[in-house]
Amino acid sequence: MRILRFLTAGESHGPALTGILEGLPAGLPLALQDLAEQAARRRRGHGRGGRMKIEDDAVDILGGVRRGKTTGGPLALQIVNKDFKVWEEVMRVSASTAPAKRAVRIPRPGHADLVGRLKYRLADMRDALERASARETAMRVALGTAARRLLGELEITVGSRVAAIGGVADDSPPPALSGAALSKRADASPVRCLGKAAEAGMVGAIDAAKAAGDTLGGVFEVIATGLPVGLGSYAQWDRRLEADLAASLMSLNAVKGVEVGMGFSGASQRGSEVHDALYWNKDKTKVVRKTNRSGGIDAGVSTGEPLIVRAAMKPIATLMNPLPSVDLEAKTDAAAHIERSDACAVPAGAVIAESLVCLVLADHVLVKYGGDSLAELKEHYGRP
Ligand code: EPS
Repeated sequence: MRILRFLTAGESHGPALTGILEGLPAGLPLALQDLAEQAARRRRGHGRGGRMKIEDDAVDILGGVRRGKTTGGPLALQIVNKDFKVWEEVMRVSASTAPAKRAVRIPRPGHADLVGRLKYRLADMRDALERASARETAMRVALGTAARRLLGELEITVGSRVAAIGGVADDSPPPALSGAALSKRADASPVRCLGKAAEAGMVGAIDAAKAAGDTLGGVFEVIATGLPVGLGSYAQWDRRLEADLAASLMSLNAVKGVEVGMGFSGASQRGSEVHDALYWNKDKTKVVRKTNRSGGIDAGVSTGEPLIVRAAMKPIATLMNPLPSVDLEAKTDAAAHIERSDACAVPAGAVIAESLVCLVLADHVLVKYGGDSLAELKEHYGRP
């Protein structure tokens, strides 16, 4: 991210999540309602755990907005963790000689517990899990909402759908919908899946995994429409649009793979089946493609076709029927630590991924067109 930059802070059961987004132009309308809408989308989805019933993820704007519009100063946001009330003693900021309650001694395979302990020399692995928790994504969705708002001013919309959960895949091709229309349809499904048969299969698979004390991952697809040609560049490795998208999506908790357009499936096909042939439009004023196998990016540059990116999310690492692990204090074999979690968070992951894509695209829009105010950006963009 070059012009837009952000940081988040806060623990899952600490007092609050905090975020700062810097680089937004002045004059961008941003309402609490926009933030609340996106926060609510992230909390939903079949397979979510009990925490989502506790939190309302109400976002407070602490800086950067005045009378409904951004000022050009950094946007400062806060989400108070309602659950903190219950965790106040465990998560206290001040020192204490009493042993911490709910200390974590038995790492969950695949979670941050063990690597966090080894890296930061933590006595209590709760310090690792609290920060590594996907709770942090509530703030990234909030920050992404400002980026989404900016893109919306340029008629660029970003949506998503779930393509697979566990072994159940929705094989329908990427729908020819705007990003906004896609998300509206997906939001109507408890697993954010468009195909009805696949939806039922996914719900059943989540219920079965949950009943077995297990968890499920899956694949989601993010689509952005209304993009201009020319975001990103092949001129230098770190200016390629898909490089930024991949880095951002890989930064999302539990994501283990990212693909653009045909992605991995293109690797087993011939070039003639992978590249998008070029044609003239009717009056020969424009070059058009009849396919979009590239997913809207050629050589790191947006083609103007819909952007299509997919990410693979592994199953959540907290298993109610835990895997073998080790008690680091007793030095015995032991079943992994258990605490409240989600059986499946793929539908939420899709919403979070949308937000991350919004942040990357808004950054690239600002790099290409620039503007310290929304009015100036729109002049540069050519659509005032
Ligand atoms: C999450 C909040 C967490 C989990 C989940 C995501 O709440 P709690 O740990 O209090 O139940 O539901 O976090 C994880 C899956 C994880 O591994 O940390 C949220 O707000 O999205």
